[in-house]
Amino acid sequence: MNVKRRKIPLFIIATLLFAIKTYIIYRFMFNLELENTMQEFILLINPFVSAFLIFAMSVWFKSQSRQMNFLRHTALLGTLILYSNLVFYRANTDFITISQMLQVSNMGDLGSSILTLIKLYDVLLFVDVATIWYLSKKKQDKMAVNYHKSGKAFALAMSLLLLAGNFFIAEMERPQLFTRTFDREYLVKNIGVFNYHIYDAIMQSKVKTQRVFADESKLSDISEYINEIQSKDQSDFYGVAEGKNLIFISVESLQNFVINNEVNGEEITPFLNSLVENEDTFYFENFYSQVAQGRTSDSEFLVENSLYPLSSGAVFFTHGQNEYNALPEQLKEKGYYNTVFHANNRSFWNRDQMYKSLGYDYYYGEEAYEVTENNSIGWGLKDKAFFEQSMKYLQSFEQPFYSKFITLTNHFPFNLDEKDRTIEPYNSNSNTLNNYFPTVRYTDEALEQFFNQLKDTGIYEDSIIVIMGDHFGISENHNKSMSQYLGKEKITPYDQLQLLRVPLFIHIPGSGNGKVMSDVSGQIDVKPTLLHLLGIETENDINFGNDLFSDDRKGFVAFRNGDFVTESYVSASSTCYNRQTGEPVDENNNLDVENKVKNPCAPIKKKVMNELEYSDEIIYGDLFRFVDFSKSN
Ligand code: GP9
Ligand code: MN
Repeated sequence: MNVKRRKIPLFIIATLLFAIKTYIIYRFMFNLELENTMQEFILLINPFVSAFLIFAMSVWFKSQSRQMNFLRHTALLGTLILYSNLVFYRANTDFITISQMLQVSNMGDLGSSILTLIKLYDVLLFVDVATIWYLSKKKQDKMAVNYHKSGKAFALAMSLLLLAGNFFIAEMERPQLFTRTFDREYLVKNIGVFNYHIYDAIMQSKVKTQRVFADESKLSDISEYINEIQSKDQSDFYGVAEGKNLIFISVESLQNFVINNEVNGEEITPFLNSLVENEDTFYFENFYSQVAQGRTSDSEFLVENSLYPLSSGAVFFTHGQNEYNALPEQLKEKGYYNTVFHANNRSFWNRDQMYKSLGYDYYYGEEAYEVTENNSIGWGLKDKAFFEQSMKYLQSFEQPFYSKFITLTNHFPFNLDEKDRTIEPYNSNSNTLNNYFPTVRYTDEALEQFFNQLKDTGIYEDSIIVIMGDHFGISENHNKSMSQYLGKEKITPYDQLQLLRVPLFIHIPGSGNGKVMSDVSGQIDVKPTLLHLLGIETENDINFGNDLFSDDRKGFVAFRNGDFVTESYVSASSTCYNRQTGEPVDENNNLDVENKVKNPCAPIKKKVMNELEYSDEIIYGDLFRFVDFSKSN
């Protein structure tokens, strides 16, 4: 390289100054949760990587003055971007998205409070810009560089290498960081604010393009199909809970195999088991979770909309700005006040934005709770404290209300304090499975306590209470231990699919005719079922579910990967199983010998794929913006 010794190029100085400042902002001004030294390390390197990447571009300018011009303006622009994020963060504990920037109304919200968000010492954040500005003007000769092609190429190669290194470590620390995209905080922590903005811009433009090219005429096909699959008859339970509050509890990682089961000779879920027997409870024992990568958020999406989540990424994240005709929106029209309770970051799964789109009035996130070292573990507030602290809010609501509670304690890796443990772990090679049982029991106790509090405050009688597992907690990685626990030789794809069952309880105080419901059903069915119980018509809604109390149902539960379950068959990993026996239908000619049906899964598979495609078209095209649901509801 043709650089004289005494020169320290300005782009290097700018990189260092800007990176140090960025790091200080990340570390001390944003409230980023750092769980281990690896995360500390990533947070330290990514400001340097990004700064080098941007400032090193200056070497491509031939003229010295242009080079200097680029450096000072880039420093200023970069600082303004950082600073706007900081101000926005102070108000929302979240990072700006491109779509928010385009939404003037959002910024208006910020406008009124902006003065309280700006601090005097913020001036210090511009000191490096001033320094770079000064040097670029006064010391231009000394600080500009004039590299040969090879020098330029080296700077570029270096930038890309650093970036690749950063992404690689980030992906190692958070597998599927880019495909699952669960949280802006994770992205910023791992790749920095600037790369996050670029990522967000690419994602947004993809979403926007699909939206622009959406074909409105598809809606008529879709509506026709919906008419075909919707239950035509009115069930005996239509309107039995009219005007009641709806309390919905989404239980983290609660699978169905623990219900009425034991570990080390002890009942795992005594409270939920008592609900199965309870005369006011409908317990759905063949109810499937249909989530994909978006996990809890996908289960929420299914429940609120009766649409399918996307096959990759989290729809909460990618399509949080779409038009929906969600459960809360429909309840709002009947005078319900809608809230969510979940003691986690507001930005996780993009909930803060998505809940607005779904029609929630308020989201009680982490900051609504008093979280101490004593009352938290793993992901945060323990379930017992969570329900207890939520009661005061619940009691303050005007009725009727819809409140959704999302628990946390029973989350992978199932940590629990010794003092909260009332049953012993299982004994297998998988600590995950072993520890699952005591945390499930803890949550079972938390649910019982919540029921008692609802009774004590009198809310119970005026409400229906729904308890649903969100998705599996024990992944296939633990199949060996799982087969040991279940007493099976091995877990086949058929068993794997059966393990997607999560419990669903619908508890209607005073109804007296509860029972165990055995037909196959899924999260897609929850919305029409609940609306009908509350006496709300869904005839003009566009959803892919069925009322689980109706006899007229489409007869299959579809999974995102095209697998499905019907009363007679299970299609898993491209194999068609007889659902009763769990055996593949004859492998050679794919003939269900018993029922004399040839290739029985094929026609259902076609319907499943068609339905998934319709649902995707609605989401990608944001097609509900063309439908006036208010007229029809
Ligand atoms: C996060 C909690 C857990 O807020 O809902 O999410 P999960 O990892 O289960 O999707
Ligand atoms: Mn979950």
